[in-house]
Amino acid sequence: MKNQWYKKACFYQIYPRSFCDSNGDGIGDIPGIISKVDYLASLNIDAIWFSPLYCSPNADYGYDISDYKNINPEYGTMQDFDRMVKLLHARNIKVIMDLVINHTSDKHRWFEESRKSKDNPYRNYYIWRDGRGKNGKKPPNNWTSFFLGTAWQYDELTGQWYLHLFDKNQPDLNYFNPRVLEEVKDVLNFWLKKGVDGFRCDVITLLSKREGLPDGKKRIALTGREHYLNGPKIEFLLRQLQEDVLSKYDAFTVGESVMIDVDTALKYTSGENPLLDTVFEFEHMNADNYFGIKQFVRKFSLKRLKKTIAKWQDGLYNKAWNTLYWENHDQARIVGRYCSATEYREEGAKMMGTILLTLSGTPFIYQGQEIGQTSAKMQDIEMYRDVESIRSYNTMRKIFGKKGAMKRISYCSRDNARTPVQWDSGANGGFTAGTPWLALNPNYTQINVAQQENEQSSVLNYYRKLIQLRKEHDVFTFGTYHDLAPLKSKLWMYKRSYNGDEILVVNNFSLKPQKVRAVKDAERYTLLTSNYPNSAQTPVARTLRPYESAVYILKEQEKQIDIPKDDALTTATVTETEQTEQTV
Ligand code: TEU
Ligand code: CA
Repeated sequence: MKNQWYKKACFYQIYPRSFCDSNGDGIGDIPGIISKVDYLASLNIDAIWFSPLYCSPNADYGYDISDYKNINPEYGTMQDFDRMVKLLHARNIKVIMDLVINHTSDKHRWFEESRKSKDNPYRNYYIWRDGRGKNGKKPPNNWTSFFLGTAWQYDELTGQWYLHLFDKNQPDLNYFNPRVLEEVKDVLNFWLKKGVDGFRCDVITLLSKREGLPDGKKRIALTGREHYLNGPKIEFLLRQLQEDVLSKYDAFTVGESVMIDVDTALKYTSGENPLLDTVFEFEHMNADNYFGIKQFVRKFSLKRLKKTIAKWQDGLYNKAWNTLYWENHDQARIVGRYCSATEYREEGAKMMGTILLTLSGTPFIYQGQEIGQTSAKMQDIEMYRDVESIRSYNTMRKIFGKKGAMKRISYCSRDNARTPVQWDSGANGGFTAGTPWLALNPNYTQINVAQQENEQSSVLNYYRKLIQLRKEHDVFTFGTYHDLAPLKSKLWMYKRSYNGDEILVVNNFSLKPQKVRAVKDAERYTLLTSNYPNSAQTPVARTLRPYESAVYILKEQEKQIDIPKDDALTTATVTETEQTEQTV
């Protein structure tokens, strides 16, 4: 039986470029991370997912890999990496690498060979096709890229096109060619032999494309996706990786799965030997956009969010395992999206932390989220570094004009998550002694680790407290989920139950006070924690303050340890024991 340490674990994600710079070149690096190991350990986290540390020309900052088996010299050396792993393991913190195997960089040796000629031994490591139309000057099919525009790039040298579901500098690997999977197994073995504990698998459900690469149904975004989303051979490919490599190391895997639904997630993650331990779905991060397209910004809807969370909590319960996240390197900061970044900012940040850590699944905290960092919302496109942001700005400018495009990009850009971690109120927020590769959010003077470290009521210390409570009470992690007020548009109240233990979580998602009725048997519960001083000690009828978020727990004397109803023997045994005790 696979070790399931990840179920009780709390993960942290580091985007190395923006975490901490040790040598003043304005770029975060591994020695910088090493200098923060005590801080990381102080969060009481159990594992760290590192966004790519490998060699990359940075077209997509590491998600375009040019050498899978070497550390990007901007981040340090392999010795630095080995030292970091040793230090983290010594603190019982596991190391999870980012596995980007749907595509490589166009500067990867394999692609440089592949493009040389049609009969090069590496030609079929990638997906090359003749163009259509006069002289083959039109793309081989109508598929469009995640970064907008055609998903094909014409290459003069051999007069063919190659597929790239992301940027043109990220050619898709060809999994019709069995040699590609063998190369990937070799990469996995390399890092597992070095002691890493698992992988976050980048866009893992896109690997298998349909034979013939047929045209897709014309869509507003991602035309052609029906021919590669959860494609024909994906389960076969993942099974091979599991059987030939991952299972031999008991390695943890979380699959980033764009546009996945509950039924498909169960296909990948349920049963005795799942293809993946868990997945990242995107649905709950679309409560402030149309059609799941982040640039089509709309007003946040709590009801949409609650509906999605309930679907995933119930859908995977006792069948598979959820991940829980609000932020990562692709998502703008949650404070300023699902709660205000200007009013009651700290209460909102603590409320979002409470929800993240009181749901069923494995929580992932993204660097800076634990101090309530907010989106920088830069207003000058020249300040942006993210290929997705720059390309979507240029597309949207044609539709909404400069102002309209900038309004949308500044709200949803991935660069909002990638501004450096704000360590203190000194120069560049203590991130670098040089010029940061991406400007800090100017509010680092008010929001930073140093200022919150010793402030008992800070967001940082609230996250620490929530992580500790989650470790102490299994009901947080393993309990059932029941929404107590699904129709309320400003109130999120839910109950979790497990082995006779119960918690109630009450959140006012409004900037205005909200009256709330008493919970049934309110006296049976007592306040465990709240983001306000003097919250009601029991969940009686009361008025919740703006973004007030409280966790109540069943009082000790009220806990009934569930005796399995259908196990007469156990009941009998318990009764016997009780009788024996009574007679003794
Ligand atoms: O992201 C895949 C992905 O779907 C997101 O980039 C998506 O396009 C959007 O940003 C989320 O709403 C993964 C990596 O996380 C991302 O950083 C890479 O750019 C991408 O794959 C290509 O490797
Ligand atoms: Ca550096």
